[in-house]
Amino acid sequence: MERYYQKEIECASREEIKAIQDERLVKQVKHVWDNVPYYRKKMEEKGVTPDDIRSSDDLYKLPFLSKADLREAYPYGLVGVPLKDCVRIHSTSGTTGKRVVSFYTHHDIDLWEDCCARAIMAAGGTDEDVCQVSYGYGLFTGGPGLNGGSHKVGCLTVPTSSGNTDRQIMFIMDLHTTILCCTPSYAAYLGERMREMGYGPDDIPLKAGIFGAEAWSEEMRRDIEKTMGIKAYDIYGLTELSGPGVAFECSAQQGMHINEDHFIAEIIDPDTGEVLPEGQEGELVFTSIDKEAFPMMRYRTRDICSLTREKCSCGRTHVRMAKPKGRTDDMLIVRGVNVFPSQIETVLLNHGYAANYQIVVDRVNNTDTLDVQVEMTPEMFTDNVGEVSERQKQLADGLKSMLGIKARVSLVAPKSIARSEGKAVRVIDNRKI
Ligand code: DLL
Repeated sequence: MERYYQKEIECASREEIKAIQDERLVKQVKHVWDNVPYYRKKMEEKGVTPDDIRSSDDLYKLPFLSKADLREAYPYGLVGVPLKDCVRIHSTSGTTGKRVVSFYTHHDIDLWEDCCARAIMAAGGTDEDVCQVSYGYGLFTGGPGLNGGSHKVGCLTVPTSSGNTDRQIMFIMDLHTTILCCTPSYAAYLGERMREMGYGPDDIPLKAGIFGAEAWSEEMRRDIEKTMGIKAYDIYGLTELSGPGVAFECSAQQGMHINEDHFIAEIIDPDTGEVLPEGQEGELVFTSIDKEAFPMMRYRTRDICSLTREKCSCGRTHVRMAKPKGRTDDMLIVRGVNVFPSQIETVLLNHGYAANYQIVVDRVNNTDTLDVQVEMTPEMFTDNVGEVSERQKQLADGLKSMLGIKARVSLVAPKSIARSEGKAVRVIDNRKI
């Protein structure tokens, strides 16, 4: 049975959704014009005033916001309310440049937690569930967001945060945790550790996982589901817009429903900024329509995916986004060819490897090199050189046919690549150094 947290809005007709978006967008634009001088200046430069925005059909007239704008306006330049009305900040985990800091009023946190509650109920959560939140707590939005959603649903919330893997497993087993929230790479690690401890899928009380914050492949989903005996749901979000819960998967698992009463999504051509028709792949752009502290107008996420409004069997009517393939800034250009880490992951998992790998790109004698280091699973581990080199060759052939370019494959011993407790670092690009 499909469960909803706010059925009326999650299953509203397209006309109702459009009416909500039209009304809220007009209000949000006025709010920004009146209270965010940084964005008002951008609008003035483009010759747009709030009078030009009469409905969501006028969205295309507004200027984009980018990460560069957020850096320029750091820390307070995009805040839309007096600081006395802000009750919290969160910040991105970005390693380069200034971090993004986003602000929240009570209202903003309330709506954000509603979004997370929708995601938990879409994964089958109820007040009978024990929900372990193993995303990081702190500046990262993952822990606090899912924690708030779990409270709203009424789950018994276990705020373990990330890390301390054996203790995580102890709580899962002792408290009979039924829903696990963490990054997919950490879920894979938890699964691996549980298997080592002798727990099979039937011993593990979990029934669902809510995994996001990084790109992960369908193959990885199947792997995690098998190891833990659960159904694994994807969840998407970003700090700039609130955090997790901007979009979430339902039982159909055919893309993630974007909470359209809070965000309007567009797909644009990342090179020209032109809005692309439904179904076409491009860069995802979001406009918040009911945020107070940190309204985002046409924010360019750099995430690459497509949208569909086709009817979904779960009954929800909100537009769905495909699993993001990666980010425009994650995309590697190797010898002129576009390579996404997710394509490499797909090949590895299809060849029976787990998602323990690292991609190293370098430039030697003016030519790009692509090295893929992959762990052998304990079952396939051998020191028979012939066998290892045969496996390496098979994998290199698989990568060549997926990517169109040659990669050097090195098979390494099980457990030799560092595990991640949050977002996994898959790529080392030495060319940038
Ligand atoms: O990762 C928020 C979040 C927490 C989402 C927990 C889901 C679960 P940031 O740290 O600001 O926020 O990173 C946002 O992470 O633009 C995407 O590139 C990536 N991302 C987030 N969710 C997914 C997903 C959180 N399900 C950036 N699939 C985004 C692929 C994702 N990429």
